[in-house]
Amino acid sequence: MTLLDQPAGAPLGSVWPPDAHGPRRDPAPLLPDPEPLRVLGTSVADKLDPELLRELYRRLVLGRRYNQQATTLTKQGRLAVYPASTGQEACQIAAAMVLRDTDWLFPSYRDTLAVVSRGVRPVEALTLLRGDAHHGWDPKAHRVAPLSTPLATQAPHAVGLAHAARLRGDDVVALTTVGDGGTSEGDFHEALNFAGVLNAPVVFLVQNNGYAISVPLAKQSAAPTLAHKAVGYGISGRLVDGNDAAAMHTVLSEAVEHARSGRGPVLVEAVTYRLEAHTNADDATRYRTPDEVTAWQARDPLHLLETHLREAGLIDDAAVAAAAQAAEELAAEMRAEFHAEPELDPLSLFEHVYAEPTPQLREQAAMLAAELAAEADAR
Ligand SMILES: Cc1ncc(C[n+]2csc(CCOP(=O)(O)OP(=O)(O)O)c2C)c(N)n1
Repeated sequence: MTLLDQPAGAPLGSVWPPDAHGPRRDPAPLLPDPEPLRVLGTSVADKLDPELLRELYRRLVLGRRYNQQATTLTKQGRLAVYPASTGQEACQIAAAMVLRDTDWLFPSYRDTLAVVSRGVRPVEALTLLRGDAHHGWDPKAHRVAPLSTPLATQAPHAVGLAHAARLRGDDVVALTTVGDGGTSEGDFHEALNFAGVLNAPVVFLVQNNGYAISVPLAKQSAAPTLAHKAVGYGISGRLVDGNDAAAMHTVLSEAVEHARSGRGPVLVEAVTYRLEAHTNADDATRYRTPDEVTAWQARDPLHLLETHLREAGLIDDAAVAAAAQAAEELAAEMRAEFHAEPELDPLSLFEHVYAEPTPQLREQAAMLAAELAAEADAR
């Protein structure tokens, strides 16, 4: 009989596990919910604060209009690229709402709505995607890290900051957002590993929108769910309906509270769908069927919440019109700010690349400075 043929649980002798290899943990409490948790349409929704649900609705309406306006700005050449979070607004809004001012958000390129929901002006949140500057807001003032374009690199940053804050005795939770594709990256695994070992106050929000550009999840991962990835690192996993704003708020609030109270990190997988293409540079009809998109449109987060609020008598036509009016005001503000020509210093592109600029960067900056000076002289 080879070792592999041994029945599971065969005794390995009294030396197993040796002390240095312990402690061993029962994985059961870490296992995610068997099905994505839903609140809307269940009795739990009736117990939630109606004002919270109305606030979620107002923010979802703003978020949808924000996505539409940013997409339009790409067509007008005012934004170079926009990865829309249309259909994922419940994830974005809830992620921002559950954090305190003293907490930190570590977003990816798709998460500018969460950034705006945290109080950053749209024109600043979208600076990188405009294509003419590295970054647009003061990370420390808003406690929002810059957008990460390299997948999952924001995750170890979040763990590092959360761990450092705990060492200093600061009350800080870091929440980082990652796509389903990003969960295959080494950075994601390293972040989970360190978060588990250090018991860092971090929440990992995985927005599983089904695709990494054109790669469907089935070709990306063989995990039972992405939330199960938590368990191997000694972290709690949660599985939630990412289009149910009430469920998102409930689960993320619990996760943040879990991390804040020192009970350890949490990985939340939100099952959602990107209703638009990956970005304005992508044609999603090449890899998704119209039927699939139609099925998800029926589970639009905005539609689900509005239906619930109307059926429960918590909003009326006037409240819906007021939310729409506020969204139009946001869109008008975005148009005004983006149609104004930005004042840019091309040399700023060389700043903040490294703490100490390399000789090559210095040389390139000097070349550009000389070109700009020659241009100014010629005028
Ligand atoms: C390290 C790295 N590898 C590859 C890419 C190219 N890339 C950009 S977006 C993307 C797909 C990401 O999908 P997912 O993580 O599911 O996030 P989503 O775009 O759906 O929000 C890839 C592979 C990248 N940005 N970074």
